[in-house]
Amino acid sequence: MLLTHATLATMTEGYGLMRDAAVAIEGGKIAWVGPLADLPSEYSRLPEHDCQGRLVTPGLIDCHTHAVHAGHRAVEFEMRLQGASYEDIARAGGGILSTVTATRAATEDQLLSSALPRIDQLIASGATTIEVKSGYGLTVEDELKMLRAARRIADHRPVNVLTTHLAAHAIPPEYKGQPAAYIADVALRSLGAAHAESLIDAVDAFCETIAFSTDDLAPLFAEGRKLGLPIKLHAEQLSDQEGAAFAARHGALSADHLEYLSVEGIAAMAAAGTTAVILPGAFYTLHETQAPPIAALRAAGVPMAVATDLNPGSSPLASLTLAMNMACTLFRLTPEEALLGTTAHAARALGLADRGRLAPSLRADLCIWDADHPAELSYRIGATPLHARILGGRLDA
Ligand code: DI6
Ligand code: FE
Repeated sequence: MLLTHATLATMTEGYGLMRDAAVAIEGGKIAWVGPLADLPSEYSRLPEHDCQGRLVTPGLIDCHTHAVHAGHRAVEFEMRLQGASYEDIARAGGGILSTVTATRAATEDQLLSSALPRIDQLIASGATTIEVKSGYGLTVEDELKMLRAARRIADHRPVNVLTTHLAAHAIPPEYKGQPAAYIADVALRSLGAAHAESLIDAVDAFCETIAFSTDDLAPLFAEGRKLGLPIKLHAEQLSDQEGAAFAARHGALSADHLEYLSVEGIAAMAAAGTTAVILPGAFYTLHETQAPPIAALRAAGVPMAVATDLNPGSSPLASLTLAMNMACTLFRLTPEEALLGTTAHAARALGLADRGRLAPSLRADLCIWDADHPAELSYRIGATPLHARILGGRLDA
């Protein structure tokens, strides 16, 4: 396929804006990118798709979701509006654990079919790659069930899916007060089993007073690294637990949330090349008032990704473009940083070097937008100006 008359945001250096440009696609990959006037004649034989000036970007990447889960938590939304905090609800046995009860009761097929409408919403906002975490099973079998359901999404929808092991998400009632035993019996065993079944691409955990300490998580991350899995961490979301520095010491791909990140945490992330995943949907939903230290992350050169954190408790947000809008308005990311956050930097947060920019040899995952400037994607509130997606070189209009 040959895209012509496109306004490209290649995301190779900032926006990498190019007007009246062309993209040649062959064998599911980008073969050539440049001004239409310079198109090598060998590509002019490809079937042409005239973009009529529309904006073309890399396909968007949602690098942090909990899209597979059962039930919803609208009642907790009501409780928070009456004054209860997220931690109060979690300590009273609600929160993540209420989704655990529903997820344990669901079959793998039910988990898959309830996830698909959420995946459709992410796709409608431009997603071509979506990361999905486990973490609502909290038994070996229920974690594996979630991961199998997540892996099957790509058989039913035109999207790339990466899966992350998150058994260390909460301590289930049967292990109350025994985090070390839970990590040994459930987190480590499900990690080994999921890896043996090729069900996971990374290992993640929730480091927080209501979840796990860095000491609890050390054996899990040591084992993850032994298996060759990249590390990610929900860090400093509600308080500073020095999780980001701990993740950085394990060479983490990303540390996510980061509202309470310290200067030491920023320095550790910068030194380790760990990406900061910014999740404005959770900040917004929880009425958080402390924003992540965006200016300091920027000054330290830490790449920032932006994701939905799509989950039933703290972020029932199923639009990447709305996440970008929120990152700009709530955290003052520039629209350029927000788009880097859902393209090049999101790819980095997942350890993927083959996507996230428009350049030769990368995967041909692209979005064509009814827009003429990339800032429009962040500027509109809740709009999805998506015109068409191209996934692995195939047009999905
Ligand atoms: N932080 C989050 O924002 C999600 N998980 C986490 O560790 C929330 C999960 C939930 O409330 O269901
Ligand atoms: Fe999360």
